[in-house]
Amino acid sequence: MDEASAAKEAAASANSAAPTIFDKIIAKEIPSTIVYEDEKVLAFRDVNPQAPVHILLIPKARDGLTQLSKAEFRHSEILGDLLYTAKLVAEKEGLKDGFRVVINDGLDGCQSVYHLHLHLLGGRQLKWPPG
Ligand code: D5M
Repeated sequence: MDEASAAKEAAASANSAAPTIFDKIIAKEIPSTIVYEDEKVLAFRDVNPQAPVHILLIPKARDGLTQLSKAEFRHSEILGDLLYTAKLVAEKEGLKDGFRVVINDGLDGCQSVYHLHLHLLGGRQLKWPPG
C-alpha cells in the first residue's frame, strides 16, 4: 500500500473507538522504549525516528481524543500536561539548544495513529518550513 492510501485508510478510522497500536504500548503488550511515565502521560521513542531524538507523548486515556481537531474543553488539562511533559522530557534528553513539538492532525496533517500524540524532535538542526 502506498503512503497516500495508508494515510486515507488511517483517516477513515478517525471516528472509531477501536484500539490503536498505542493502546498496546500503554498496556505493555508490545515493546517500546519508554522514557517517561506518570499516571496520565506516557512518552516513548518513535519506531521510525526523524531526528536523533524523536519521542512520542500520549495521554494514557484516549477519552475521545483521537486527534487534536476532536479536542473539547474537558481535554484542556491533559493537553497542557502533554505540552509541559514535552518540556521536561526535552530537558531530560539534553536538548539544550532547542527542539520541536509537532501534532499531526488528520489526512492533510499526515496523521497515521488516531490516538492524540505529540512528536518531540531534536538533536539536530531542524529545517523550516516542514514538508
Ligand atoms: O505519527 C505516528 C507515529 O507513530 C509515527 O511516527 C510512527 C510511530 N509509531 C507507530 N507504531 C509505533 C510503535 N509500535 N512504537 C513506536 N512508535 C510507533 P503520526 O503523527 O500519526 O503520523
